Amino acid sequence: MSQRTLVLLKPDAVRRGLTGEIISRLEHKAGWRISALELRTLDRATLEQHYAEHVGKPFYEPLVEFMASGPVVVLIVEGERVIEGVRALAGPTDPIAAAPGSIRGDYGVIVRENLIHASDSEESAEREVKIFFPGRA
Ligand code: IDP
Ligand code: MG
Repeated sequence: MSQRTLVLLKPDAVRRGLTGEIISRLEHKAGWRISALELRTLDRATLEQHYAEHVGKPFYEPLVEFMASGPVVVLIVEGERVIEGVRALAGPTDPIAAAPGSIRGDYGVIVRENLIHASDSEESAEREVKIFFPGRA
């Protein structure tokens, strides 16, 4: 089943020069393709929409601040089971718990600065694509 997903390479990934490495992992999965890719500094309004489900949680404010702290790379990736697939490549939220071989497991240490966001369902993907690329149907 072909899908699309919204991916953010977070400010830590950009600052540390890891975007090429991460994008290359996405590109190397057979049949997946990048249909949008942009370096962008996110404003608070966009982040509040994107992370609306986390409002009120203790990590919310520092998360929004971190995500606005420098440019991110925003991508749409399309292909077979790409939503589940990018989540699997990323690994679980806590990089220490993430298996070696996953992006978070290979490069992350602290939970907030876990390098990558990827939509967690078809509904999230459609909602998030609209936030970051309002022109896309
Ligand atoms: P996900 O990115 O794996 O889907 P979510 O639970 O949706 O994880 O949380 C969104 C983001 O908020 C995480 O990727 C991480 O950057 C940050 N975050 C989540 N839980 C914590 C926490 O307990 N402490 C600090 N930051 C957190
Ligand atoms: Mg999430």
